[in-house]
Amino acid sequence: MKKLLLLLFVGLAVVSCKKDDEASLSLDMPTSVDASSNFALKVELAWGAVTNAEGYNIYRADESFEDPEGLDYTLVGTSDTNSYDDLSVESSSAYYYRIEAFSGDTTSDLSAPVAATTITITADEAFDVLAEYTGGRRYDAMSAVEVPDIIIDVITEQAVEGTDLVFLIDNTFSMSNDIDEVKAALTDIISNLPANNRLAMAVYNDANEDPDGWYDWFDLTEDYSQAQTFLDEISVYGGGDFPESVYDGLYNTVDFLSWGSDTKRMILVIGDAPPLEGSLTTRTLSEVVDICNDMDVVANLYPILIGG
Ligand SMILES: [Ca+2]
Ligand SMILES: [Ca+2]
Repeated sequence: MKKLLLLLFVGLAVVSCKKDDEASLSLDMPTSVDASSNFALKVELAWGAVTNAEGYNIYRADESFEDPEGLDYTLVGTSDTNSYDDLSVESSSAYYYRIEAFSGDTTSDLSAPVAATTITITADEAFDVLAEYTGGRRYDAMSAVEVPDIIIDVITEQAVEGTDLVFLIDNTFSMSNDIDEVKAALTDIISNLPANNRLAMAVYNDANEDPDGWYDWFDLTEDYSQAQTFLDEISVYGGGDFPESVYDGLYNTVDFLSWGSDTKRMILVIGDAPPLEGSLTTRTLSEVVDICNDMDVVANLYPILIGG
């Protein structure tokens, strides 16, 4: 009987210890959540750090409603720190966010819903964000006349020996006043590019206007004459509405090419229009950023915006 009581006590002690551990792991609900409303293609979130949190889950409701507590929230990302940039939003939209702290299997209550909105998309912001989140840099050309100098700057500043270099060009009709300058610049650059690099080229149009022919490319090669042949055959056409298939064109370019450089992988995007979004694009901004960053060596984007 004494033994049984002792076992019972030990058992109780274990149970109460376990309870204490669980209690000590309780996490406060995140507070002071701040959500941006001044970008088109992202929402920047920040909140007060929660003691003992290992990380945070970011939940979003894709609608605006008078009772945000009653909306359906889905997980859009996690963060190790008390901030997060959500790139999986669309321009001109309204959202609600709630943040949850976690540590192991323990989670906090969801923070109170916080509203965020996005503004109208511009090529300006899109080219900026594409460069920023892929470790590249964005360049501006007031007109196509400036493009040759800019391309030489990009290559001089960024390329190293053994670079994989890709020119990705918008070939929609709005580029018609710029394409001759761009082609002349690239012809010049191709003929002066040092050996021991690999070069590829691709064009994108509007996949909704021309589902079969909107994208064309050839693979990375040390034989620069292939780039020249491809370049000579580029002609501008179509495009329909102002935005073009920037995301789909970029995604294909990262996905299709036989990247091999261990030192530098560069895509120079030359365009004048913002990306298509929503149902008009297959790939999203966050998918483009993810595939660039998932490459064995990151594929850096260097967007050159003409007439921005
Ligand atoms: Ca266009
Ligand atoms: Ca278009």
